[in-house]
Amino acid sequence: AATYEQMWKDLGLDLASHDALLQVLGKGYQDIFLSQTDRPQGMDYFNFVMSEVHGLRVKELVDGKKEGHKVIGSFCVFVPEEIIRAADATLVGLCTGADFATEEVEKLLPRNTCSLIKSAFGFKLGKVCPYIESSDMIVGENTCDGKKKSYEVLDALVPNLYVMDLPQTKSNEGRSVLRAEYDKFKKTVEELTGVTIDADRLKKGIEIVNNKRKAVHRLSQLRKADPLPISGLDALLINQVFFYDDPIRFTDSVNKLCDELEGRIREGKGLDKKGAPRILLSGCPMAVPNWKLPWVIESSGAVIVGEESCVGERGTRNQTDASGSTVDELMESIVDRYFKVDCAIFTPNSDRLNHVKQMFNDYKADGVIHYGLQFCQPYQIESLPVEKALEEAGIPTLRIDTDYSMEDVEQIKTRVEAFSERI
Ligand code: BJ8
Repeated sequence: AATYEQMWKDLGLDLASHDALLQVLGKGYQDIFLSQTDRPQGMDYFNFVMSEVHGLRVKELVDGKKEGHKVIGSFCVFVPEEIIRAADATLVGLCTGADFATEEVEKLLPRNTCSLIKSAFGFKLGKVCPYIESSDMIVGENTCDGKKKSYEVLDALVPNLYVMDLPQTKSNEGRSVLRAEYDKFKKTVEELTGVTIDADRLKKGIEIVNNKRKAVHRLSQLRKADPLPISGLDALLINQVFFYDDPIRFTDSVNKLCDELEGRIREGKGLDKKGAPRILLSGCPMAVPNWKLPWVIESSGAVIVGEESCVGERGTRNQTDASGSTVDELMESIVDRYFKVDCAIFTPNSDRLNHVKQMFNDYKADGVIHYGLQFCQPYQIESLPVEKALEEAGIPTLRIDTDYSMEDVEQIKTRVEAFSERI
């Protein structure tokens, strides 16, 4: 840590609070991840990434900035990474999964705001997030009311907030809004970086991001196997690291891990949890270090086989067609790709339900656990019809509404255990 102290100071972090945060994070990682048995060797890379999450990776970004590479922070998978890559800039995810500086946050936002939004504010106000502090531009998106209204407040706290509008329906008009917004965004990225994004650059950006998505998709496919070759916690971690790591190195590391897992599957090896109920998680995204629910599920004897989530398949399953030869054609492909993301802010949103059913079958799941963050209207409201439709289709479903606190761990455990017995 001493190696990075000056860098953290220069970024304006509060060193004492930041130290305390790293300690809690390290301890949580030790207890939840390193204590698992039968972990594939390929997870060593991700252990390393996590041990350096505020160190080496941030140093790479800071060094890159000195060479003129901009850093762009975002809170949503609707921010098109292809465009950012095309301008030699780096996208980092800024959502966080832990409460911080809650008292300060609640002076700016109502108490009944979802934890995901509150924690992003907490990390900013508490000066503990090197990613937010390294960002040359932060992109907000008009998705749920909580996010879009809180960006009006965030604007006063960060130097360069850019807000992108998003459609709410999958109509032709909605698609036009997305295209217009992505064109505007491309122009803004060009202005920020001084790079003109031509077709070659855009193609290259698309390829880098496609490769990253292909690698995590390959990993997902391997989770169809029984016994499971990798725990749900480890798979989630990889989906979380997706948002921070260097994309090319990440892609290589995931592919290497997949080679190893394929070997495991060939030998019939895997987690020593034969007959454990296979759970599909669906709902709100889980940002680092939000590991509570998966940890409760997997430490109570069940296994997680997939995530219908933006930190998971909702965010990564679709590729962008790179075959176009003009900027216009490639921009159209980017819009096509993102327009398929079935976030609950869209209405109606039947594609998401179909996707949950499809994942349930593909991953040979025994039940679905729907994860809703308290005060998240889009996902909490959608969870009721989703539960009803799944149960009607004979898919056992459990709805868990929770937040980032640890107060309800025992209660969740009891409900998950009862659910595991039912399925
Ligand atoms: S595309 S899921 S990343 S908006 S949990 S802040 S919805 S109140 S995160 Fe999301 Fe983009 Fe959609 Fe995905 Fe609001 Fe709900 Fe909080 Fe949420």
